[in-house]
Amino acid sequence: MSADITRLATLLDDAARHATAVAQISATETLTLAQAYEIQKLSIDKRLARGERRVGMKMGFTSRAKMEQMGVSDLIWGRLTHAMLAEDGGSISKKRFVHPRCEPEVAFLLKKPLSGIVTPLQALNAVEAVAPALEIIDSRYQNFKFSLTDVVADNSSSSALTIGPWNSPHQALDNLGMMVTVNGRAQSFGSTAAILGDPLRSLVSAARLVAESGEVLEAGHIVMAGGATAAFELQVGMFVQLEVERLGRTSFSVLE
Ligand code: OOG
Ligand code: MG
Repeated sequence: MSADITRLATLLDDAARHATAVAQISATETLTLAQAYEIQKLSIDKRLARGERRVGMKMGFTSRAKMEQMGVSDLIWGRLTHAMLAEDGGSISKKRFVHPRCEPEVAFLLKKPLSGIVTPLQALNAVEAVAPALEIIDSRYQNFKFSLTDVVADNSSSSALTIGPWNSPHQALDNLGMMVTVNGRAQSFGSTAAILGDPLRSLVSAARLVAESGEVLEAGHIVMAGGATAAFELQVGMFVQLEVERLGRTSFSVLE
């Protein structure tokens, strides 16, 4: 059966809007990767039509820990809109999500456009600042299970993020300690080295991947480099904090 791209984009947009899980598309349809990205684009276009603004992109499966946790080993990306930005130190309502999880990342803020095949130095020259970031991922698929094309169509599980203080990117970023605490207790430890050996490599890959879809990373855009550790489930009452060595902290609380 040939996939109905428009219907699938509506299905995933509705699932995200109403926080209701749907069956994996791959259970009934065979999508190509290009079709999956087309569904992602159409579903995000629906958000933009409702007034959301594009603020950047996120990378996925840039660390072995994430690949192993989800059983997907290709780099993927998703589109970020302003409605996904949660206040640093603020609270999020669990009701907005199906089964949210959280993971420690770093975010880049661009000062110049970036697209195509670039060197790490060219990528760095496009960066205004770097910050600690927490990503809240939420698969719209039942049981948080998906294939590569399923997750790509579902905007790579993007749902929310917090960003801490912006720092100069002109420092070694390839082995900064990361610690996540939940209600003051250690939840996970990691290093930015887990992100492709250096999060800057994630930015290099981001530039290549958006170009494959005919897009550009714009000045002012945020790029999330990808989770450095496996993600953990969010529960009501959690106060989640990430501290990244030399970059600072970001946090949020989970309300009902
Ligand atoms: C897919 C998104 C992966 C990351 O940082 O690796 C991702 C998922 O795990 O649901 O955001
Ligand atoms: Mg992530």
